[in-house]
Amino acid sequence: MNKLSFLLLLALVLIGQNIFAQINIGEQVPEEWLKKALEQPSDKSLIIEFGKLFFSEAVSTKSYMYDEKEPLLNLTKINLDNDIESEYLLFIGTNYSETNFYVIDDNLSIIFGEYLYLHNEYPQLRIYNTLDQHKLFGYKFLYGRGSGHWLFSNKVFRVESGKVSLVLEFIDSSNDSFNYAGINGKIETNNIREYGGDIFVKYSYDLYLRYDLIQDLGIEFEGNSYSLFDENEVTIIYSYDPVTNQLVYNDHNISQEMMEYFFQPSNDSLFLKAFNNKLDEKYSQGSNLDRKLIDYLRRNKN
Ligand SMILES: [Ca+2]
Repeated sequence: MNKLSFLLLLALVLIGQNIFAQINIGEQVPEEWLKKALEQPSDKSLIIEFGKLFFSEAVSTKSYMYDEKEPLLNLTKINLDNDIESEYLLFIGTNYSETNFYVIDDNLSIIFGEYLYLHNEYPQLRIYNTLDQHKLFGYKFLYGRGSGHWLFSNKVFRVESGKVSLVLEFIDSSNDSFNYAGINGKIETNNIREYGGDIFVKYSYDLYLRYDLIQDLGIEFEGNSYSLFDENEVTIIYSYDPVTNQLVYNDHNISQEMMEYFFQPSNDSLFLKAFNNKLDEKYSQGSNLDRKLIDYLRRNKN
C-alpha cells in the first residue's frame, strides 16, 4: 500500500469512527443539573459532574486538571423553535478556549454537540433573529492556525422538530501570508446584522502578491505587497430557503467559487478559477504590472 492510499484509508477509518462528529447525542441531561448550572455557573464541581455524566475530551473529571485553568460553563435557556418550551445552549470545558457546545432539546436530551478549540478566545454564542420566535444561532469556529495563516468561520444553526441543522457557514477571518509563489489572502467579515429574518454580512478581502516574489520575477517594485483585488464593502444578504433548509444568497459580487476560495486562501488554482472573470477584466483595464502578474499566475498556477 502506498502512502497516499494509507492516508486515505486512515481518513476513512477516522470518519467511520465519527471522532470528528457529534458527541453525546441522545443522552439525557438531568433537570437538577440544568437548574443548578443556570443558578451557579461558576461552580467548578458542576463542570466535573457533567464530565462524569458525558464523556468528552474538553471536560475533565479530575479536579487537579482544573488547576491554573479557567473553566467555563455558559448555559443559556432560550426557545429556539415554534413550540412553547425552551431549549438550552451550553458551552462547557475545563478551560475556556477548549469547550464543547451542546444543544439540549426541551425534553432535556442532547440533540447536537461539537468540540470547539479557539486557541485563546472565549466561545461566543450569537443569536441572530432575536425578534422572531424561530431563531438562528451559532458561534465562531476555528479550523486551524499557525504562523502566517488562520481560518475562523461562523457557523449558523437552526432547530426544527428536535433536529439541529447547519444552515450557513461563512468566513469570520481567513488569512495566508506565507504563500511566497502565489496569491496571499486576507478575508474578513464584519458588521453582521439581521433584519426581517435575513442576515447581512459585510465582506472585505485583500488578495495580494508578496514583494519578494515580484522582485524575483525581475520586476522593479517597492513596497510590501501588491494587491490584485482589494475590496472593503461587499455586503451579502443571506435569506432562509425552506426547501433546502439553508441560508442562501443571490449576489454577483461574490460568486460561490469565490466563497469556496475564501475557505482556502492559499489555493492558487482555485483562485484562478474563482476570479477568472475579474482577472480578465483586470487584464484589460489594469496596469502593466497587473498584466505581468496575471500572466505569471496563469502560466504557473493553473
Ligand atoms: Ca422550543
